[in-house]
Amino acid sequence: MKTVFKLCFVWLLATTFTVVNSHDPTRSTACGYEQLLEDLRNLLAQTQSSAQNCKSDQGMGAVVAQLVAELSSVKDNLNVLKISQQIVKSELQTTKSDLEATKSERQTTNSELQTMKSELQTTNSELQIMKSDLQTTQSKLQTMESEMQTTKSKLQTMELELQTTQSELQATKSELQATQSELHTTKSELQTMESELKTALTDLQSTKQTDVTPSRIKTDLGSTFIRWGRKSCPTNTTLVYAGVAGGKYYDHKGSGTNRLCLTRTPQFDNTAKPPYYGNLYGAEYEDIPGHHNHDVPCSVCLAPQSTTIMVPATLTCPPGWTPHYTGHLASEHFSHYGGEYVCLDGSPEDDSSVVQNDNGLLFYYTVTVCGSLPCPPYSNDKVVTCVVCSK
Ligand SMILES: [Ca+2]
Repeated sequence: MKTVFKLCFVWLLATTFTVVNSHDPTRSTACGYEQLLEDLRNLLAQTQSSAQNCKSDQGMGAVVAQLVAELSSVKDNLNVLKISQQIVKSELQTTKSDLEATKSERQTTNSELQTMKSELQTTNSELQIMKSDLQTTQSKLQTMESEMQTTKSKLQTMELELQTTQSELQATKSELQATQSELHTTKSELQTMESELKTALTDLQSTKQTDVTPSRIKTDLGSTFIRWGRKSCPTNTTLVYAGVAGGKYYDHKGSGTNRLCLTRTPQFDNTAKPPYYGNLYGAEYEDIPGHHNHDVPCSVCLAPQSTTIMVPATLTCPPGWTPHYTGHLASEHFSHYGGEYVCLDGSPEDDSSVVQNDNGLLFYYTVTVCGSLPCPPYSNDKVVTCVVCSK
């Protein structure tokens, strides 16, 4: 019987310690502890019941009493644990409350962070705008600087021009003064000349009645004419020079229109050819029978008579005039550009035997056309004649 009681006691202790040790107050709930107490009470009741069953055994009373005392001690320990659990629970509440407070603070901080973020974005946006404005302003400044440079350059140019103009004005003023001075001199000279002329006129008037007679007028200077188409001069005239005919190109509008008797010994100076100029060509007979495309000679002749004329459309000089040569009135082709009418000798010579169609100034016969030309005495389609006379 004693052995059975001992076994019961050992089981009770083992169970009690197992229950107590398996409990962690920091992890349990309020419900867990109450359940434990309940379990212990039940266990105590069972133990007391088991003790009653074992009462008949002598000496067991003291053992049971000791066991109950130990159980009571365990109960006290459990109460201490319960208090600890309450403290822990309270601390947990505090911690929970702190956590909530922290959460709330975190939310507040979050909200403030959001606000700050929003403000930062606004500031960023404003910074962007300011940056853009700054760039625009910088660009404008550069443009203004460039314009200032241009204006400065223009001002310098204008200043230079002004200086030049000032200088030119000074020069012009100086020239004007010089011209004024020359005018004064000229005026003075003119006055002197006028005075001298008056004196000369007075002298002439005083000698007119006695000294001037027709026999004193010099008439031996003679006059000149050109003999076109010949290398020599007519009888009773003097050759001034023999030359070759020349002038403008027949199909050119410009250059000179008169015909020239050119020297055969030309001389030139060093004048450079300018950009614009007229031309001088040689001359050819054109459709003159027996002389077509030959070059035309000419001679400048001095007649003893004081004046010389060419009379077209006749072979006879006016009464009292001396004839030098007769021939045909030469001109340019009617469809060409203008040329001069001259008297081509009736028996023309070729300048040389060389025939080369170079054209240039051309000598055509001239043919009558009735209409404004009076017919009679003129007739249509006649080669016009001519005569050169002096008196
Ligand atoms: Ca020709």
